Amino acid sequence: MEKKPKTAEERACDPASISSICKAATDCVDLSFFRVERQGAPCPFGAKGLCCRICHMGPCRITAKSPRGVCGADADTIVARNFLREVAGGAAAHSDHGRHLVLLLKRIGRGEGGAYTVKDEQALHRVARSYGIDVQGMDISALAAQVAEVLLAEFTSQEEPLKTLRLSPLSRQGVWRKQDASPSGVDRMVVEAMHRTHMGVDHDYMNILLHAFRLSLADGWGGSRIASMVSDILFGTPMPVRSTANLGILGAETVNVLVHGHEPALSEMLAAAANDPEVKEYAKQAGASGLTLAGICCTANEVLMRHGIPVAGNFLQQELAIVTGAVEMMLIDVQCCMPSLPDVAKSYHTEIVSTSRIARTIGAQAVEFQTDKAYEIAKSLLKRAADNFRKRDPQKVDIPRHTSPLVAGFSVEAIKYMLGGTYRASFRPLNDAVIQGRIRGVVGIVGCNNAKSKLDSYINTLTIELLKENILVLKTGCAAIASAKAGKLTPEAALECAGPGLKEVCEAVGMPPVLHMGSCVDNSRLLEAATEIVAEGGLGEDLSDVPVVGVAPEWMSEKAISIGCYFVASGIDVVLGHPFSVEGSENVTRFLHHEAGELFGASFHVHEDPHAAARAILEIIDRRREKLGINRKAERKLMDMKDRRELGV
Ligand code: NFS
Ligand code: SF4
Repeated sequence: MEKKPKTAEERACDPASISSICKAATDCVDLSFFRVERQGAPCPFGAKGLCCRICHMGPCRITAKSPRGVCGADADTIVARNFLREVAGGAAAHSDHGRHLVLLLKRIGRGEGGAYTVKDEQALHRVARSYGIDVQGMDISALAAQVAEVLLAEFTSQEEPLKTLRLSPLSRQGVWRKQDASPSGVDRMVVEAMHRTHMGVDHDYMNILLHAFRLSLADGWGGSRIASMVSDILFGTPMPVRSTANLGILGAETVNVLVHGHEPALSEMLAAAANDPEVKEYAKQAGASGLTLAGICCTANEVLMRHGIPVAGNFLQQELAIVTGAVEMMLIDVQCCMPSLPDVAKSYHTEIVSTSRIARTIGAQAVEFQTDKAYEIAKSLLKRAADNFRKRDPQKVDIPRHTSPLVAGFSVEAIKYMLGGTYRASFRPLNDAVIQGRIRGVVGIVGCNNAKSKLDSYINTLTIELLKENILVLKTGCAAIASAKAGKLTPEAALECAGPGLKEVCEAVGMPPVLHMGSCVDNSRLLEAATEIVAEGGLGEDLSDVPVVGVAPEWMSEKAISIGCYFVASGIDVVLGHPFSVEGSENVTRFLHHEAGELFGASFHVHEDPHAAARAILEIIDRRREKLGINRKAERKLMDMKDRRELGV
């Protein structure tokens, strides 16, 4: 019997998405929401990691009747190899993004950066000092060039462990040395992963999985960390900024341009060009009242964090944005851009433009982005979008009128200033609040949407459960956008949803109970924040001591797997909303879920129900509090003036 198709309400929870899914059905536009149903139940071999396509004696599938592939590889080897290849894919994506930014910094250092400059000299100095570069008397270009050289060497380091690892707590570095998990450059780590998983090389599942953790560290404490640091140097360190989220930010009368993907270089130029009087005038000439620039996915997060540019939506809303009929142009670069976009756009007037040499999509116009002409290219793209405004068909336009206000921009520096003020910027007030039990712990909720589950539902349910329990929630990626749409990124949200202790702290500081820390490469900022907590004192010596947990509720990408691994290898437990494709091997599953804990002090946990996840997270947090000796059931008293002064307000 055919399964009944899901209703729009069963596919998404925010009203804007529900209304656009309905419109797509009326407009006969195919969406990921519909394709996932046509896919039917996933192949059980693939889902459990039991299909091996690594050599051409196969593909081999493991069953009770054929427990080994043609070469003799068993379930453990096959599942572990597949897993390592996924981590390699994720780490490569993050790190290549980081590399492109470092290469841009290098060009600026050489005077070939075109309109790009070092926007945040303090950030450049901060980074230079953290790598032991003597900044005395150096001019900015020379320093940019030198920092770029040091960072590029991090990617290619052959034998030396990454220098960036030194940004982690000392005791964590000791754990990595002891477990032989300190990575060298990510380039080598990824190549080695491909080599190890070639037919007939590494067959010991534990050895393979250990390399998965090692490689992921070259992402989290290498490629991704470098991407965040260099983005701050080039485009400015994020500071709290107000904005708006959801499809309703599209203007009925404006030329609407969406940036989608991950690399912030071109979108930064678009942000500047959108304010160019010449462009504004051009949009008016085309009959529009102005120009709206907004974002999807992590490019959205990058330009939101630094410019307050509104967010149109997260991963599963990329097609929905086009379905509004009101988007003149969508610019895509790398990662998470669906190949279906040009097909969706065919039903409307939207032009899809791909801007990265390494990421072409059939049906999208390729406009190569060159650094030295970036501003001119940005301007001409916006004008082209304005020309396209004339082709908008009012009959096909239906913009769901839903938006939510938000505050984003919480870099670690921003959190320090917010807590301690300019003169005493520090994490002390946060540590004290955790020690006193006002804040029970800190949870990072990160990652994607997944067409297999209801858009944003798990993320939002879990977030509310944790806020009630006085958990400060840090967010990145599409999970952060989910909270934005749900109105949880405002200081007022603390009054509605936070438990009494968290509410007091948020009110005293004036901060939202959910802090948006950026894009997915900015998960490295979560590690940085956890490291600050350790350094501030009173909450243990290592990341595996602090009451911090990571969660990837609706994850779908290989990047999320790499992130999960580097969190665990850093000593932070990770809860997944659905399992990795490893269940075909009991040994691999046990290693990731239990034995990793013996190596790193943290492991993976799977909870498909958000309420069960919340309970499990609180248990982990309370166990850590217990070990720290701070799990006294503090008598609840309201905060008096003395407490407020201690909080620095
Ligand atoms: Ni992260 Fe950001 Fe979103 Fe998932 Fe994709 S956009 S890098 S991978 S889907 S959170
Ligand atoms: Fe089959 Fe072994 Fe080849 Fe994999 S490597 S496809 S298990 S023969």
